[in-house]
Formats: sequence, structure tokens, C-alpha cells
Amino acid sequence: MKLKIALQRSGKLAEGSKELLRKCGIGFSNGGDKLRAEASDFPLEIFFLRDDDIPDYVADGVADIGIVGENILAEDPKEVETLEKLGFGRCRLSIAVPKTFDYGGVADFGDKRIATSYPGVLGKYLSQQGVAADIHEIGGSVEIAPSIGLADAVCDLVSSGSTLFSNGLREVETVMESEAVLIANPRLDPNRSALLERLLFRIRGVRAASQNKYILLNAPSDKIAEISAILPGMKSPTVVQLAEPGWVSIHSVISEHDFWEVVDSLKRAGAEGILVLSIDQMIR
Ligand code: PRT
Ligand code: ZN
Repeated sequence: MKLKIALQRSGKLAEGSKELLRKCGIGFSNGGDKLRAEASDFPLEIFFLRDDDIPDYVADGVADIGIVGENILAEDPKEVETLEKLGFGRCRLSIAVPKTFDYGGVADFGDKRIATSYPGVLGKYLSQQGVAADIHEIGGSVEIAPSIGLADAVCDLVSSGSTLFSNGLREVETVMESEAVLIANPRLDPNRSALLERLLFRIRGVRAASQNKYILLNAPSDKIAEISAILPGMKSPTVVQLAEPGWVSIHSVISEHDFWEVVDSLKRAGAEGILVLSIDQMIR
């Protein structure tokens, strides 16, 4: 028996999804237009699909789990469980207006036409703001709608902002933030649930590793207590004697989030020769 996972075949989530499985130690052949692959070292069968179809496949049980953007689920909710945010495929659904639009606030969209592929999410957002705009649903190339006279504004996914910029548009409101998430069929049998738990354990290890760094530094022995207090580590820092008397090397794990603040405090406390390495796996 195998766990079946649905991934985007090509597009913005495809690479991140495959890379996540590989970092979990799961190898598979990625032969061009293949729609299906068997993992070589985990009981996993992989389906490569269009992203929009993934929630349906998972809800119907054709696939047990899948990776998809939160924006897709928000627009078209399906009977699936969201298990874990995956930290890639980050983007935001934003409203943008032509540079010539004299924008004062959301109320300006009253009676204006907004082109989008996300009529559901946008409609909910505007009604929460008490604005009645004319939402014009289009399937793609939303960014050209204002220049061809189809709409006054657009609501589309943005990551770097360069698509908006090169189409003379300016981002004015964020409707939602999104990233890739792992979803599952809510009625998995116990065998598949057990496989999913094994996979989730690995995914969490990969995620924790990417959010933490391994740090090594040299310090005078009389600073061990002060520096250890700054570096909690997984248990407590490792302290190793250096060949030079009176000096030690201190090793620990720190979160990427407060990395620079920690480094500043370490330097103030007398740390020297600070090295920071990335971590491949982290099992708590
Ligand atoms: O063929 P298939 O249906 O599978 O793919 P698709 O074309 O429908 O989807 P795809 O690959 O464009 O996006 C898949 C998912 O990636 C989305 O549902 C989001 O969750 C996520 N994602 C992350 C993005 C972006 N970043 C993104 N920048 N999806 C789309 N874009 C598009 C955006 O629509 C716009 O056209 O990229 C352009 C803007 O990018 P910037 O960098 O210029 O701002
Ligand atoms: Zn799609």
C-alpha cells in the first residue's frame, strides 16, 4: 500500500513541492511529461496535476494528500484538511490600480470594475469593507485588463510586483496572503494515516531546519555563562576547549527569525570568529 500525493505538474509550486520531498529523503524520477511517479525510498505514489484540480482530487480520495496554494482553497473551499504551511509559494492577492488612478481608499472602488480570477475572495473582502464594486471574472492575464478598457482595477496574485509594474499598475490593497500548504483527505484509513504521520514527521524536520541556523563562535572562558544565556540551543550550548588556553568554542542552534539580534548581543558579550551554517534536518 502506498500514500498518494498530488503535486503541481509545472508552475510556481512545482519546484518547491519536488524539492520538499527530496529534502525529506524521497527520491523519484521526474521524467518530463510523466503524470505519475513512484518514489524509490518511501511508499509514495506521486501524481502531477494542474494546481486547480488538486483540492478536488484530494477531497474525492483519488489522492490522499496534496500541495496547493492557500489562495486556491480560499476561492473554492473543498472538503480537505489543511495540515501544514510549507513556507514556499508565498504571494499575496492584491488590488492594483493604473498609475493615473488617484487612489484614496477602498471606498473609491464603489461602482468601479475590478478584473480578477478570484471573484469569491475579492467579493468577500469588499463586502466586509462595505464596498459594492463590479467584479469582472477573467481566467488569466488579469494585468492587461485596465489597458484594454476591460476594468478600472485588477485583483491578482503578486510576488515580486514586477508584473504589475511593467503593466503600469500600482498595488494599493492586500486582500489575502498565501503560501503552499499540505492538504489531506479527512477520511484516510489507518494505514494511510500512519504513512502520512511518517511523512509529516520528515516535513516538520525539514521546515524546522530551514527556520534555524547552526552557530559556532570563539569566546574567552570567563564569558561562557553570559554567552550561553544568549544561546539557548536545543538543550544548552556545546562548549569545547580551544588549544589556546582561556578560550572556548561555543556551538548552538538559533532561529533565523532573531538571528541578527542574537549576533549583535553575542558580539557585545565578547564573541569572536562567528560562523553560521545552514541545517539539513532537525529532529527535536
Ligand atoms: O497550470 P496550472 O493550473 O497548474 O498553474 P497556474 O498557472 O494556474 O498556477 P501558477 O503556477 O501561476 O501558480 C500556482 C500557485 O503558485 C498559485 O495558486 C499561488 O498559490 C502560487 N504563487 C506564488 C503564484 C505566484 N507566487 C505568482 N506570482 N501564482 C501566480 N503568480 C503570478 C501572478 O498571477 C502574476 O501573473 O505571477 C505573476 C506575478 O508575479 P510577480 O513576481 O511579477 O509579482
Ligand atoms: Zn491553475
